[in-house]
Amino acid sequence: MTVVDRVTHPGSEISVVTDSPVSSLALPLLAATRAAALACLPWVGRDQPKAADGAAVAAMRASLAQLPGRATVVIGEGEKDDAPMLFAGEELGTGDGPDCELAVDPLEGTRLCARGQEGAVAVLAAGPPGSLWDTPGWYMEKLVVPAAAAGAVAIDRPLDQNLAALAEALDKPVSALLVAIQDRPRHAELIASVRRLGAGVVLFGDGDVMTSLRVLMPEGDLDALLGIGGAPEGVITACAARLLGGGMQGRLAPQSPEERARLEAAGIAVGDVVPLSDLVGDDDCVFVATGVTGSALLGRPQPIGAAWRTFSLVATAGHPRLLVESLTTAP
Ligand code: VTB
Repeated sequence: MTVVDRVTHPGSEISVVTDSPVSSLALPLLAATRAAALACLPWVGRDQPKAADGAAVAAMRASLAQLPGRATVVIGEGEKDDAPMLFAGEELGTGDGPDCELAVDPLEGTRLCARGQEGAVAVLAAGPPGSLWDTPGWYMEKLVVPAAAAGAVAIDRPLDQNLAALAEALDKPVSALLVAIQDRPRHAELIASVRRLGAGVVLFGDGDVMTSLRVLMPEGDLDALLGIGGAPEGVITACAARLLGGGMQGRLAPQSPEERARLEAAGIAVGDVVPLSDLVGDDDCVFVATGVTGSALLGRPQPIGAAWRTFSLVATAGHPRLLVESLTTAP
């Protein structure tokens, strides 16, 4: 397989030559999301979410087997949805290189892929051993804000105070704020409250990692993400937040008696605020996402003759927002 990486972001270089062990794995990690994204393509719009997920998982697993290091999966998305997944504790890589741990979501936005809708991506986060928040929780309440508001808000403060502080930090009135909230019945009250306080709500169906990037990227069009989504997606998002300098806090939010019992059995307190520094505890981390069905940030893979052009975001401490176009051809 021949791969040509072309960086499209101005002023950045694909060279990730670095002394930081995990960051040095950025390109092989990119190969894994790219492989997962391409494996999903036959399943876009086929209404077979598990088949799409399964293809993404198999391709990511095969690619990560070649990782020049030793990776341990600490968060494999899919458990709450009983979907195919890479398992927590699974070890991958050649063993010849740095140790790292991974939070993976080979197909984030499975439903979007099945329905042929924009926003599905293959995504993962990596950090040094012990750095990624390892939780048996399935759901997490999240607060994500751009860098300019990172210290101004807190998940355990009343909504009106947070929106006022966010507006002040972003130097705009509350009425100009756009808050992303996942379109779920569990958020009915939150959505109504945000609107009552004067801010706009941008509802999204699935994909809170990519929606969070619209908050975190400097050119993003959203001011905050609030509400309860997947805990694995929360840890992956936190990696992007840490690298992009954004603000994020989480709080476990079990959505069923079964999930609550799981947490109780593990002796985990539900109401505790989890700061960004606990979600991802090291700067030497990597966030990689490759577009599957396309979005404003990451286009869908395009066929170029027998090859595929893919669009990815690679974030490391040295290059926090590298947009990478890759051309992948069969030998
Ligand atoms: C979110 C979203 C995902 O799960 O985390 C969500 O980012 C939360 O769960 O794309 P529910 O769908 O059960 O509300 C996804 O929608 C799917 O993993």
